Amino acid sequence: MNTSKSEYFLKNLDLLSSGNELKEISAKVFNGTRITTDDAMYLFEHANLAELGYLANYVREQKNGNNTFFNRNFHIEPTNVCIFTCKFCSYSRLYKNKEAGWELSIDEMLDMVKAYDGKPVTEVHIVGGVHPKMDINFFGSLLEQIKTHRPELHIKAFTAVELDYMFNKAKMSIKEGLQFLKDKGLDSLPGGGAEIFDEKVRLEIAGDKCSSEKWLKIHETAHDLGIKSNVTMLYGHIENNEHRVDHLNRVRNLQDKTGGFNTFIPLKFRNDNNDMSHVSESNLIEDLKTYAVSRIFLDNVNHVKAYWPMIGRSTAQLSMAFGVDDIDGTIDDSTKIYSMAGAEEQTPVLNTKQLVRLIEEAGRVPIERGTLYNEIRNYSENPIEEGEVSATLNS
Ligand code: V47
Ligand code: SF4
Repeated sequence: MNTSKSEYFLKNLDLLSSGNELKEISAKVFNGTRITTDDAMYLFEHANLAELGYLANYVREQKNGNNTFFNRNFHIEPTNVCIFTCKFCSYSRLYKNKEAGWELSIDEMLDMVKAYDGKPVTEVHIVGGVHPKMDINFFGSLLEQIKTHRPELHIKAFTAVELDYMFNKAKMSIKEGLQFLKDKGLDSLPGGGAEIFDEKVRLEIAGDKCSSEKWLKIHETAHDLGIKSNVTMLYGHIENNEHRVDHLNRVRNLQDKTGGFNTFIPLKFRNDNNDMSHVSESNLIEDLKTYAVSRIFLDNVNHVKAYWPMIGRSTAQLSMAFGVDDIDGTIDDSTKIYSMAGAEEQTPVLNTKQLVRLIEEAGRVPIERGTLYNEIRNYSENPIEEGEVSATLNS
């Protein structure tokens, strides 16, 4: 901890915080003491935005200084056919109506990987619907062929929901299934499928897919096998602040046990083209509060990520003052899951130069990272040269 800074803030709590409870919570934050679930509830319900931003930014800067990370990745979505019926999903086509969906073959997916030959991407992110014919052997073979073609490309693949289905179908335990995929080339897990862990809300919005307990067990087992992962929270629908705090608490408890989560990703619910279109979306204040409380509460998770294609460039820039230190990657326009749900960015493409500028405009230092937060390039120290072709992905 930066002692002089924290001592200064502790001596000057009166300047920062209105109300005794907020002063006590602020003192904990500046002391590096963990806040409780009641504190988190208080922050959601009573702290004003400026105070929350101040506290979240303090934690962010203790952990990550002035850095904002991004990585150069691309997405593959093997299918949008899904046997599940999550009400918030704008993307899946029911298995029984599968003429409306797409299914990629291994060769088609390999061609997508090959399209990035010679381009400086470091990660492929593979997630999709749960298709009964795409089993563990199909995906094992896909991983193996990607690794054969480009061994250094990090493969971040499969939500716990997809894994749960694959393992059950193959009659494998979680450990056996994960070890099998790891041996084929799986490097880490993305954070999708977590939604909201509260069982009642989950039943209401995603009743037929893997339980919260199973989601957490799969990530715990992955961590035990040395496979790092991310964790998301779908917020801004029918859940309330208690459900958000409960979700954060389950994340923090598992992280205490394993330390395997790289980053926490709050995902704002979007209401276009799904069975929850009648539910209104959260406003900007709620979005920033959610980032800030997450940052303050999750003292054991190093990074909080804003997924910019979903929230838009301006909110992504603002979020960097509310605890966020990662704004995902430069991606191509094949990511359909959000554009179909009404994401801000109808064409979610930013090349590296634009992403770097977006971070610099917010007063932060752009750092290109690998999936596991190894620093690849500091763009303040090593700016993009005029005419530098290899630095950009899409231009
Ligand atoms: O689990 C689906 C969400 C997730 C909607 O780990 C929706 O680096 C909002 O998890 N409104 C999948 N969200 C995507 C995901 C992700 C994204 C970026 C980076 C990483 C990472 C993971 O998308 C699903 C669900 O929670 N989702 N529909 C919707 N209408
Ligand atoms: Fe299927 Fe995932 Fe959509 Fe749920 S969110 S219906 S599991 S694709």
